Amino acid sequence: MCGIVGVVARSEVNQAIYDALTVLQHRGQDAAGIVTCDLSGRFYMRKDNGLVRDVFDTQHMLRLRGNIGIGHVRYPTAGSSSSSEAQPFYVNSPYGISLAHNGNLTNSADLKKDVFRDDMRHINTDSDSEILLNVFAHELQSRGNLNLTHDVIFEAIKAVHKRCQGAYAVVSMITGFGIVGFRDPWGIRPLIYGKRESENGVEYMIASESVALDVLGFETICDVAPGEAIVITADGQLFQQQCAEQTHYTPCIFEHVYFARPDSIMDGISVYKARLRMGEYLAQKIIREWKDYEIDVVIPIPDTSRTTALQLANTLNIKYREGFIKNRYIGRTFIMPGQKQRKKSVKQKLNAIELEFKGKNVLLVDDSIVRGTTSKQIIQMAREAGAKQVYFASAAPPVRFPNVYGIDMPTSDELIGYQRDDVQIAEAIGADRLIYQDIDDLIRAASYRSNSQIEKFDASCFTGEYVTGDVTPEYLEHIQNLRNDSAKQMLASQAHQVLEMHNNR
Ligand code: PIN
Repeated sequence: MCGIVGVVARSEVNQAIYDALTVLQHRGQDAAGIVTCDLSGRFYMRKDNGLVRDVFDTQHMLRLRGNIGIGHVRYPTAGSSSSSEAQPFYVNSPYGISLAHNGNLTNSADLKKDVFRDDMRHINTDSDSEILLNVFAHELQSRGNLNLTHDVIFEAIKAVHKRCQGAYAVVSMITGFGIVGFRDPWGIRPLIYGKRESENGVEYMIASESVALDVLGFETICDVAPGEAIVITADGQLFQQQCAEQTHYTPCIFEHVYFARPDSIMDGISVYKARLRMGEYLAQKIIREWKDYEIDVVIPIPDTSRTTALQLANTLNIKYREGFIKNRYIGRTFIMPGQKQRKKSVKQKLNAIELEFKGKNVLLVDDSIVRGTTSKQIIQMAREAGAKQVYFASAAPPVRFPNVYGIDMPTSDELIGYQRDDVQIAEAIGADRLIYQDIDDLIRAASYRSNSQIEKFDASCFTGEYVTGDVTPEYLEHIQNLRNDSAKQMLASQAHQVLEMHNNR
């Protein structure tokens, strides 16, 4: 998962993009980057691994000159940890285009071949964002001339939709011309735009989440519709066009479960309200199915599940207590020569307040159970803190299938929900009782009285139904191998680092 932003301002844009990236930091903490361009037609780029506050210092910010720009924060995915894969990416021909992307292309292997064989373009990383950029660049090159117009850009994006499959929300900057935002024809990954008045005229922002607009004083205009493209020129003219022949409105439900900030409105749905309703429906399920329940206290596993847990407790009329305290300042893990990398225990992140657990039947609430590894450790912590019975509630149904649309999920066999029923999962994580949200209730929680244009949600990691229809068992096997291979590569490179440290002693 990643966060993207693009701004056309009436004065220096660097601070606005930096601030927006810090607001979107929850969408990716692995790498960050900004590209800007000034009136002379030069572009300036800074990107590296790390949090936004660590990647940019005053010198970098001073160099990011100009009134238009785009930015990106990247979520760590296996194999994408090198700084050369930090975004935005750039190609100099045609026009000088940079691009940042949230999502995952499901036909990237074929595209990579086509881009080389047919378009004679070289791809230098394993990132599908670089492929997407080169497809876009090629389509612009084959129609453009020295007088670039928004119509030519829309035509190029139409061709991109025909060639690219999967999930993509994109911001791109065409040096000296303006910025572009577009969303795949399924609208899987979010994208929204807005405007604000400045002393010198109207300014525009395109971003992954409305909270970035909100915090920076932009008023929302609209979500970018599936397949739609927005072009904003450097002098502040906005154009929009539907660029896909066929569209479906099928946004990713996992944004509501976990990824998005609760103060975002996504495709017309308040993430906060969706999470409140998840709590309400989960409580109703407990009333229905656990007739004899004796719960003394409801305790959220911070942070995401707080909203759900609060409403769950209210509906059950049971006390809500903050029994776990999260350390907000986790440091780096230094691997010293001769030491093995030791896995950070959950206790370094989360600590229990004993008096909330001692002698009580506690219901722990989390947003989801993915691998089950932290759930297991947290349940153990609750027992060590003296809980009598430890029950566990998940605001989402069991995660049973890999995500192919840009959420970094483990492969099937690493998912605790894979080929296990609820009783087996409860046993595996050590819970006395476990309850999952039903899929229908999750969907009802997100779509209740909201956007009627939404046909359905992509809920593939719960149902195994992939909305784009092109995800075959062979593709799933292919990504499973890729993820395993890149995980192996990552281990190999860590081992190499330790070896180097030894040799340098
Ligand atoms: C954590 C959100 N949430 C917690 C992410 C853990 C699954 N995990 C998904 C639960 S926070 S596990 O609120 O953003 O801090 O099932 O893989 O162990």
